[in-house]
Amino acid sequence: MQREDLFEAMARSIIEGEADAAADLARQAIEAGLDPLEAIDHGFVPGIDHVGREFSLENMFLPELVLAGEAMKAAIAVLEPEMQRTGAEREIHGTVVLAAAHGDIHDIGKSLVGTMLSASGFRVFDLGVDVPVEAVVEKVREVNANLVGVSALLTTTMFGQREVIEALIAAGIRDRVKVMVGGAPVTPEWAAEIGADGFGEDAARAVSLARELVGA
Ligand code: B1M
Repeated sequence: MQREDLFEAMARSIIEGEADAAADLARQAIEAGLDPLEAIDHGFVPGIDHVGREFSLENMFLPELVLAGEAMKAAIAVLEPEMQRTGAEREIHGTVVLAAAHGDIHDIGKSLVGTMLSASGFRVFDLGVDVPVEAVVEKVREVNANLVGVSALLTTTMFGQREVIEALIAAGIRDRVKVMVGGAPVTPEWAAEIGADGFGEDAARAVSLARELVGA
């Protein structure tokens, strides 16, 4: 299959919520020697973005959103080991505590950021989704992290990013860690407003920002 046809089929598998097809196409991408992140960005993400747009226009509904999310995860599960393998580096640049903000259960983008960070030489403690602020602070202390990443996909849960920063200040450890925020509704202006150290627009840029923040 030609590259463009493969990308189109990938997007379609997400739009149709076909997890098996999405996983199959991810395997084909690896066999064809495609960069896994390129397959995600040019193949699968356009599909999930289409679903997101149709959902907001009420042309698609929650069950379709769920199926699209599952298909996306199936594709990424196939590509993940390849990302780890191709990005594997020996030197450890830093320790990251990663979480989706309190109230937010979107984990696809956040997990992708975690995979890329770990493939790029960071120790990553991914606390998952809907993470209470206290759990982030506790983990930062426990693993002596030098970077915290908080993802938010909802305009309502973006406030959880600010709460994490406030909790780090209250715990007296804000100066020991850099804070990076990201997620579809997040902007550089928001990051500046809440006192974050940076905003990662996508997984690749999150990695370069993380390196910059820890001086790697
Ligand atoms: Co939801 N959802 N969703 N959803 N969902 C959005 C976010 C939405 C924009 C759809 C829409 O209406 N167009 C909308 C939010 C509206 C708003 O707040 N403005 C929305 C809504 C409304 C909801 C519910 C409220 C729906 C409902 O129940 N009625 C509900 C909320 C649940 C909750 O969190 N409490 C909900 C539920 C779900 C599902 C569970 C069904 C599913 C998630 C499945 C899962 O994650 N396991 C889902 C999905 C799939 C989406 C869309 C379609 C896709 C999200 C995604 O995975 N994108 C999304 C619309 C959209 O974004 N197009 C939507 C692919 C992913 C690779 O990109 O997550 O942006 P993204 O991550 C990128 C960057 O943002 C960045 O790097 C990543 C990789 O490039 N990044 C970071 C992300 N985190 C980062 C952290 C960093 C740095 C970079 O540093 C720490």
